[in-house]
Amino acid sequence: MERTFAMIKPDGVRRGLTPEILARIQRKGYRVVGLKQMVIARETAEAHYGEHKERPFFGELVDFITGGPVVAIALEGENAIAGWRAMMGATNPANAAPGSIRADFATTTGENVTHGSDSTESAARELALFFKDGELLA
Ligand code: 3AN
Repeated sequence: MERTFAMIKPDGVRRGLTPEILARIQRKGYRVVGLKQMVIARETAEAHYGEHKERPFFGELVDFITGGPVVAIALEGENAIAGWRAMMGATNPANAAPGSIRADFATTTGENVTHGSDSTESAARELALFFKDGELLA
């Protein structure tokens, strides 16, 4: 069993995609072990996207991700890290596999509806950043 951090970004929440995305997660068979709607503090966003600090789009990315409520989700399941990324599709929606969330619901790399941890290390770091002890189901 593996745990991963998934997020519905502000564009997805604003567009009312939360139920659709949670339904896809349920149909897939992942267990939701943590779930909350929240506005991300700037320092949390900067820590979350720390690996992109030197990229030209960093400021824009932090403004976007803190610009409205997100839904933070902790998922559990076999191969959940890679599996959730497959459900999301490629970062650039133009390259996302047909039927993936980004292929179905997004047109731009900057606003691509969802996030998912890309490794075991990122998953542990991001789950700890977004959920306190006791907020996740055992
Ligand atoms: P992913 O979200 O698929 O893991 P990353 O980690 O490469 O992709 O990028 C994190 C986020 O940064 C993306 N979801 C996207 O919102 C933003 N981003 C990445 N590359 C670009 C880019 N070239 N221009 C604008 N935003 C970008």
